[in-house]
Amino acid sequence: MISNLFSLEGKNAWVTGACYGIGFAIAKAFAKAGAEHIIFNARSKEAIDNAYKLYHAEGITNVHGYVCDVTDEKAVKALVEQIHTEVGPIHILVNNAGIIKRIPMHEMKREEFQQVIDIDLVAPYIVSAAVLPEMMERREGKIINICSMMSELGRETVSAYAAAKGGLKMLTRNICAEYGEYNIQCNGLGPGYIATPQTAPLREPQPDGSKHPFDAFICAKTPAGRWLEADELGGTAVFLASHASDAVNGQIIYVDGGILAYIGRQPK
Ligand code: NAP
Ligand code: GCO
Repeated sequence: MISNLFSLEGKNAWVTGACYGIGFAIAKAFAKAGAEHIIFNARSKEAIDNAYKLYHAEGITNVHGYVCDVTDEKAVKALVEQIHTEVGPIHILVNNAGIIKRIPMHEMKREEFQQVIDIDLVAPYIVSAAVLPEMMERREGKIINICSMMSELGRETVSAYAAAKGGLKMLTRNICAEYGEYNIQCNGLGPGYIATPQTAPLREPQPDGSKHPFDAFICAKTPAGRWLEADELGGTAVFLASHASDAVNGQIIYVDGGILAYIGRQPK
């Protein structure tokens, strides 16, 4: 059966920052594709406890949440050891945890720029480097980096985020180049504009009830004419995590409702 190629049966998947939003949607899709164990982390116990409720409400019980900041290299290494002891091997890693700061570059403080780079680019290096040795030893592994429209495009106020996500695209290609011989596939999943807490400020209706101008802008810039839902990324994530993509390496798959193919709606 061709659908067997997409099965994640027997696989353990760690999705960083999968308490809600895109990470949660991807973890849910993995569970529905048969993953043995779902592992996730966030920065606070409160976030972990809330997420357990969301997973359990979906009927997902083979789930393990840990408090861990992905920028803390020591804590990440310790967590990898803890996962091995308490859950088992990590077959699939999704570098999802991320933040954005929307500040004009000339007003942004160096520390603010650095924080975005640390979480969105340095952390995927830290977590991947901690998981790669066991994948190399097993000669099998999948790493999925959550990229962005900003891996390709710029826009006002998101300089640090674009620099990080552009870098993440190249880190993806380099992991492919460096570890492909160990049967490790590292690909990027590049979401378009997705309705999650991260983008909520861009979708808030105006005081008069009209659409936020950015909301209208994104609907006009997307051939699909709408924001996408996080669950719409699940199929591509499962593809990239499964044997169906064993010959796909170093690619960024954009799930963007067509944004990158489109010059934008013509003025009427
Ligand atoms: P979100 O709703 O803000 O969720 C981000 C998650 O990352 C939260 O669970 C957060 O947990 C976690 N996180 C942030 N910093 C962390 C850290 N240092 N250590 C551990 N966990 C951390 O964001 P989202 O929209 O789902 O985005 C998820 C990923 O997709 C991000 O990389 C984002 O850049 C990317 N993306 C989003 C969109 C979009 O339109 N939404 C489009 C393209 C790409 P806590 O804060 O509770 O710790
Ligand atoms: C922004 C957005 C983004 C998106 C996403 C696009 O302010 O432009 O938050 O950058 O979240 O990454 O793919």
